[in-house]
Amino acid sequence: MGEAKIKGLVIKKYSSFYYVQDDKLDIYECKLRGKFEKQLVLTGDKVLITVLEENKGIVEEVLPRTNELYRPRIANVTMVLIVMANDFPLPSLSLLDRLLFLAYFNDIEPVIILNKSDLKMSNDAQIINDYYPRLNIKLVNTSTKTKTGHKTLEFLLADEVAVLAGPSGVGKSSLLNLLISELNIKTNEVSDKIGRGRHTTRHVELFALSNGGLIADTPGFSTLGLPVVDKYDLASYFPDFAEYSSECRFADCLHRKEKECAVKERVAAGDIIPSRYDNYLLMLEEIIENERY
Ligand SMILES: Nc1nc2c(ncn2[C@@H]2O[C@H](COP(=O)(O)OP(=O)(O)O)[C@@H](O)[C@H]2O)c(=O)[nH]1
Ligand SMILES: [Mg+2]
Ligand SMILES: [Zn+2]
Repeated sequence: MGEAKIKGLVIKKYSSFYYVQDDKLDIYECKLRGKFEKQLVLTGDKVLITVLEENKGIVEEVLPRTNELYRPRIANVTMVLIVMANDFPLPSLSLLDRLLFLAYFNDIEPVIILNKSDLKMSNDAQIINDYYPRLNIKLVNTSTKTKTGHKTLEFLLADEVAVLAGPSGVGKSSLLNLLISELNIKTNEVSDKIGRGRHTTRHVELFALSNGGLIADTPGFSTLGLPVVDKYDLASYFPDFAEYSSECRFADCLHRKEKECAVKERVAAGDIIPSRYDNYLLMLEEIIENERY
């Protein structure tokens, strides 16, 4: 007679243990069935486990992944929180556009967070605040100082597997601390039991919010090399360009030096902000350069 298998998600790896959370937010401390190579099971993996006794189990099977990030090493990410500050440091529009591209390329929903809303918006923060929501990108203004906006953020995280991204100093760690101070008690108990901070090999850990959302404890996309992408496809990951590119005169328009380019016309008309276009051109050059090798 086979034991019942249940489905869960790996929220943490620690030495040869895998902590698997089921949909009731119960956590099982699991070993792998012998046939698995350790490194083939990632944080974020959806797995089937056999429950042995209370809160212990064996990982039997890894279910297919929707995606896989390398830094941090994590599977099945559904959301990336791109954090910029109103000021101190000034937001980076080029990093923002790059992270947005990477999110769309990996089929991950981007959410922009403008943190430090207690400070006056810099010009570039104002541009972000005004322009990107027009592309149907969710944007949340937060302050970890005055504790505002994090409830909205938490709401958006329901049932998502999220990573934070963005430059240093914008408040990613502060936001994480604010979000997980409302952590589900069970996760805290498991964390205490296995002695967080004592281990030498550092694995990414997903923190569970009470609404089923999970958030990684280390920033994502820390390597910013562009993936292999066809130069003709780049604009399709810029929703504001994709909208107009069918109106370009040439079907294979790269929106660079071509005549009668609808994208360039939209830039000239002010419908697409110049920084977006400049950042597109920089990424295009990089892709063309990469194609040579
Ligand atoms: N004024 C203000 N400062 C903040 C806010 N959030 C974080 N900080 C400060 O910004 C600095 C960097 O924060 P940290 O969370 O370490 O940023 P990280 O490098 O992105 O993880 C720290 O000095 C924080 O106290 C905020 O909402 N408002
Ligand atoms: Mg940090
Ligand atoms: Zn064009």
